[in-house]
Amino acid sequence: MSKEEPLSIENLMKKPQVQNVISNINQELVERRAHSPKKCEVFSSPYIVLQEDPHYRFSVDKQARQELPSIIDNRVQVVVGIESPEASLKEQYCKKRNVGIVFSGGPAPGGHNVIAGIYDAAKQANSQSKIYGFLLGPDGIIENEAVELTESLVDAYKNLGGFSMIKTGRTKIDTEQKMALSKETCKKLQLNALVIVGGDDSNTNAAFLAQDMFEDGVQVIGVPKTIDGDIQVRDENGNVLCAMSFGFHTAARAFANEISNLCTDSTSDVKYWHICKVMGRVASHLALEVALQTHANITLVGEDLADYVDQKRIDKATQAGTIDYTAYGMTLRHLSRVLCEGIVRRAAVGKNYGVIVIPEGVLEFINEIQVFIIKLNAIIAEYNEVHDTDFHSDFPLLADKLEYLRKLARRSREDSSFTIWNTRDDDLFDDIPAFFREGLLTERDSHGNFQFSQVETDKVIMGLVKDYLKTLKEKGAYKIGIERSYYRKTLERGGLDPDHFGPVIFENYGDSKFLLVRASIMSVRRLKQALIKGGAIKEDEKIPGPVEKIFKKSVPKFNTQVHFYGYDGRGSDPTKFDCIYTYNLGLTVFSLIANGATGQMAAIKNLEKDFSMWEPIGIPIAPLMHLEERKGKLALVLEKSVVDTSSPAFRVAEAFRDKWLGAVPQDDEYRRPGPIRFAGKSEEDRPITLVLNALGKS
Ligand code: FBP
Repeated sequence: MSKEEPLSIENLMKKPQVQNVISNINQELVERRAHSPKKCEVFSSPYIVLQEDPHYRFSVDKQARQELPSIIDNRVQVVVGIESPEASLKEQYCKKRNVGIVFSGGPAPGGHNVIAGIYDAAKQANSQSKIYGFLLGPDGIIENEAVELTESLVDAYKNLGGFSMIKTGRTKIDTEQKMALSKETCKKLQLNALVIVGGDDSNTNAAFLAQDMFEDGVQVIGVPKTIDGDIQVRDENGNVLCAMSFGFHTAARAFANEISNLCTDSTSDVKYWHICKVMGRVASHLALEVALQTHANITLVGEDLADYVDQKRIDKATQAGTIDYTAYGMTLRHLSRVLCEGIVRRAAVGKNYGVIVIPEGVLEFINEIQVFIIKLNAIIAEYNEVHDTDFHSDFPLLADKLEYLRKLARRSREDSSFTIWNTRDDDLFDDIPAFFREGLLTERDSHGNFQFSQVETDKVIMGLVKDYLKTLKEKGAYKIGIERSYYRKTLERGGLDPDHFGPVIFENYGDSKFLLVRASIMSVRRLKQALIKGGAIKEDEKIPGPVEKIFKKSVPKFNTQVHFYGYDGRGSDPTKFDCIYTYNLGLTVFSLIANGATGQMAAIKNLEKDFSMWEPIGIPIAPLMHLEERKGKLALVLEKSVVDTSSPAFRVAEAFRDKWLGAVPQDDEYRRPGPIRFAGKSEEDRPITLVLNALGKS
């Protein structure tokens, strides 16, 4: 057969099939865009009204009442459909409106559907209404950079991930000047309403904008967005109003799929511990959900570590008649011990591999680190406030920053009223590895938050783990268990009697399935000594090959592969849950706007239940605010919801902790959530955390 000549690139490019397979409009994209998310029953009504629900109560902060007087008495509003409202209501509902939308903070899958929901509802009420998208986040409002959204633009991004349509940014509208410019923009565009799609800080910002724009008649509505899942709203009696921010489900599913693949890889080539850091700036919701979805061997939950009490230390202190305050909360050292214990236990049953999930924000829950973060936040914020330039431009190098801290420490020696950074802080800080010190001194975000994603949390923790495993190995406490049948086969193949050597080499030769080399046998030299002492060989004899082979197999190497799951999940195309959730959030936003609400956050109640029970509502933002330290000062903010360690979801994960560690001779019980699917029904249809929390209610 004659050899076929390859086509020239010009001719290859002309082939329609080539154009077809490399087209960016692929089948998956076409199907996603064509999908119309289901609407909650109430939105099938031609008109929507709001009904105040007086059952929900909030304990209002005094400061919030003072700073947000116009919106502090807002109540929970339930979205209700009606067929034929009074003429005045109809007119109000259908009037021509200009609405501006902005994405604020990190991307979260589903944002484009919020826009689609608002767009569809607004145009249905009045086709003359205009919807503007502010570009690049709140900067777009300040600088009046906006695009008028069209049907084709909205459709092009429907059901797609990211915030690519109008982009996002982290600027906060937090000065009089920025506020004045924002008001100016609203005036120029004749906006009736401004929609802020953001996290806790952005919804906080939404409340202040609602207050400031109240007199101008510009309504401000927030939308709970963040993959971190830390916007969860309950009233003072614990009634859940918003169980989860949008984007969480998709990100968790994306991470879980990847991590589940690593579980499979890990049990296949049996040589790596995969260390997976997952996003979540503070709260560990994502890590917990990943644990429930994958059954990874070890998952840290920051909130759980913060609750840790070292009973041994307390007992010791009690005996000595003292109090040991360091017994409360986990230290980095102790955390590394906990991880090592799991690693050593798995190794003992022959599994010197596995998967560890570490939440990005875990260090926030480690006492000693949290103290540094708070102190450094305050120092940097104060410096920036006092100086014309900023801390990071004035001290670009780590050495300069450390010198500045040293200067503060010296000052504390001379002035006892100066307590923010003393010599003890300086000494303790010096003990931390340089890369981590640099991490702790990184630039804060515009809200003054510490940027955990910039710090190699896993490196800090795994560095300590590696050190301690080395110590354990030297002590003979970290060993790989040898399967009895393998041991017997290896020795018999070499013409040796396993029962002659077994009791000498192993500490558990009795009836264990996995045999552990005695702790005192840490080297080939020690092995020989033990064999001679135990009468297995004579002094002038060499160690038999198969025996040496078995010994070498028992000596562990701790090999790790480090992965970071964050930005990839934020950019994922949304799950069906997030597509429907966000589209209905958009419809809810418009219902709130059309009924004159302001200072409210759109939400869907009963997310954990069947779709038929989803209930669109408006949650008042101002009564949720409380005082918290920001940029070194107390400020009114929306509270972040961290993992509740008494919640059913956490308790279930805790109950399975040992099982998922898998320190038993049987196979690991990993779970395969699979990739994000857009069709079909499965357990992964909604966050498992939500389902368990709902099931756990008596
Ligand atoms: P939001 O709270 O704004 O939604 O962002 C959350 C997050 O995705 C965190 O999980 C992560 O720590 C952070 O953003 C990363 O921020 P950046 O995009 O600035 O690197």
